[in-house]
Amino acid sequence: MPKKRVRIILHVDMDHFFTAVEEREQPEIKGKAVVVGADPKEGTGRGVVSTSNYEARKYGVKSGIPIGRAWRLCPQAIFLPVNYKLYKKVSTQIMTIIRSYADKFEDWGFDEAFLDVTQRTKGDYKKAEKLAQQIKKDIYKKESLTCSIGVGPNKLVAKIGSDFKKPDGLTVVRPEEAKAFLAPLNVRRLLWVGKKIEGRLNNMGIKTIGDLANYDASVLVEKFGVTGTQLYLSAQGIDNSEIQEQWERKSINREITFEADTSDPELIIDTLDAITEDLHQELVASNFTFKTTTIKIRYENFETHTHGNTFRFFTDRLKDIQKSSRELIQNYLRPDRKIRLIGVKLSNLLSTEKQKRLTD
Ligand code: TTP
Ligand code: MG
Repeated sequence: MPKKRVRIILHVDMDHFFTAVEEREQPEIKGKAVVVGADPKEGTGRGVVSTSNYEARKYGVKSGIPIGRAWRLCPQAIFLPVNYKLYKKVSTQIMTIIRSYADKFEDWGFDEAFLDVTQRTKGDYKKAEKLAQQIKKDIYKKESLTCSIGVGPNKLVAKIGSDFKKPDGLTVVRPEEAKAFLAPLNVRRLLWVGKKIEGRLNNMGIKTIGDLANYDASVLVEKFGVTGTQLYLSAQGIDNSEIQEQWERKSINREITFEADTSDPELIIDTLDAITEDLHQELVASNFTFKTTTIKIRYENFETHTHGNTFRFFTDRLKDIQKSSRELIQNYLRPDRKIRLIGVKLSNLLSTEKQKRLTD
């Protein structure tokens, strides 16, 4: 029988990242409720909360809720605009620190990364735990920021692990503990489970990952198709996906899942505009221009479409991103079809450095 492959994967996730950076820069706001996002305009503002610190979360203020609602829930909070340039700079510094501890490294957005540390720990979980502590210390020493880390046999378990104890947590799950670790957790923790699937699973009597693990796999496949297989495997703690090292940034993208599926064109376009503003800030902060806009639409039944458009020129203007994404989404706005998720991707990136060299 082939020997089972041992892997040790870490997932590092910064704690309340945007607000933590703001607190570091302005120590006088520490201890207060802090919200980063759109301008609340005394409750009439449009747009959403990007993130909030743990004090604000006590009032129900969390990522993705409308900024007006955040204002009503916690009017005494300090509301700050999104400063991507700053977060990007800090993020790059943190990723440099984390990368130095990995055999293989995959950054996963602004404030998270996966590390394969199998070789350097010789597959020893004790050594991996020490390494994780060292990473936390190093980030805190150099950046005065805390993070939470999950250690596990694959990306799935490591990611759920990092979220298990927050802030400033460290959760180690050995391969033989994975299934038992996942079992009591809500199915919602699995990457594949959004509100809709959660509802369907609940109706089948499945509330926890353990319930899912004990369910008849063939019924899951029958009801959910390929997703059913993924659900079943995830519930057993199985995930064979590799750490994907990215040498060059290929795209910048962002997507938002609506709190409730919607066909309201005004809400959809507002959300699209908020996404494109975020992307524009990140594009400029990362010193990129781009050529291709792609939008992604997922309807309530999970049917997903992507549709793209390529300019004849490289650009970093907000106007171009906004106009192209609004045009691309038009065909998908139908009064009879509710949308679950929208996303925008900018690709065909060119760093402004490279562009300068080319034009010189
Ligand atoms: P998260 O890691 O999901 O959240 P967080 O770091 O703020 O909080 P936690 O301690 O629970 O990890 O996201 C990282 C950053 O990405 C977050 O600080 C702000 C941004 N973000 C958005 O802009 N919109 C969103 O909907 C989410 C979820 C995050
Ligand atoms: Mg985080």
